[in-house]
Amino acid sequence: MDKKRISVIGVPMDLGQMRRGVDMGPSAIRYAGVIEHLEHLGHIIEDLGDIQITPAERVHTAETNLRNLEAVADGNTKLADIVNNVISNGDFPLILGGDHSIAIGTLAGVSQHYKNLGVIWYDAHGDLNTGETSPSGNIHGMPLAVSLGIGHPTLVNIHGYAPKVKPQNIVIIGARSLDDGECRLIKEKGIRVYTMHEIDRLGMTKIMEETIQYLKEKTDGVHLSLDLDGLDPSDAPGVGTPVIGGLSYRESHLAMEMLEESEMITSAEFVEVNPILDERNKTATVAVALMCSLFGEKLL
Ligand code: HAR
Ligand code: MN
Ligand code: MN
Ligand code: MN
Repeated sequence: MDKKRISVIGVPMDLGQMRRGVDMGPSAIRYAGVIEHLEHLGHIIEDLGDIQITPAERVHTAETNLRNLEAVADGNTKLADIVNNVISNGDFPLILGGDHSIAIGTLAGVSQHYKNLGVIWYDAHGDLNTGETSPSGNIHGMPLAVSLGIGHPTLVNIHGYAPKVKPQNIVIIGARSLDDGECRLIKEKGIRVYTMHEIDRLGMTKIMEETIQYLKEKTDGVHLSLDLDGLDPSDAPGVGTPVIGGLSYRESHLAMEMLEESEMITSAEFVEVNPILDERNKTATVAVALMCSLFGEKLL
């Protein structure tokens, strides 16, 4: 395994949804020992600390159904700048959330470095809503659509270009809660989705083999966006929108190990950890264990 220089960026964002506590996700993941564990694997870690997010009390709402639009855009613009700098320095960006709206900023910072960025979206949800199709107005249900250039211009145009990702370079894994508008977009754009049905039928080994093969042919870098609610709530209870029937701890480890072997991942984020809803920091601990597999931990 090659030793990496990893820059850790915390994003205490909770404005992309309505449950308080997910802003404490980065602290919970640090408390679970992310820095120590990755150092123990031999990597060089630089913890860049947390990005400053406007406190919820001071957010005033613009005239749109996208909740906290301006503050979410502002936080994501800051994140995009930092991620861009990390990659320019030749380092690997590891982003700790925070709600999944932060993928907008991550991808804005990452994708300008690649001609054909691949994205693996490990999630119970598609996060493919727009202001028009969203049942909630919560921006954490929109980041993948935004990155495809579909959605509110304030979000779509962060860092002055769109789209950030092409539909044929995306693989969604673990989907089991999709809204009607999201299903339409998936079909219209031909996005590859492995729902729980395919994972049950084929098994995670086959799913990851296909995913790696599919992306390897056409991408020059791959971002992993891992929403902890992709896992089953019994393994990851500390999330704001749990959906029963998810990926197991073991399946998720296998997925991370196969991605590590593929050597294709060039950036990663772990999002939606909410310690207020958690059981003894279980979900942050799972997140760190999965990161260890992604960064090369082996038993023997
Ligand atoms: N699809 C729903 C919405 O857009 C729920 C989105 C939920 N949450 C996330 N994203 N955690 O993966 O409101
Ligand atoms: Mn260890
Ligand atoms: Mn998500
Ligand atoms: Mn989700």
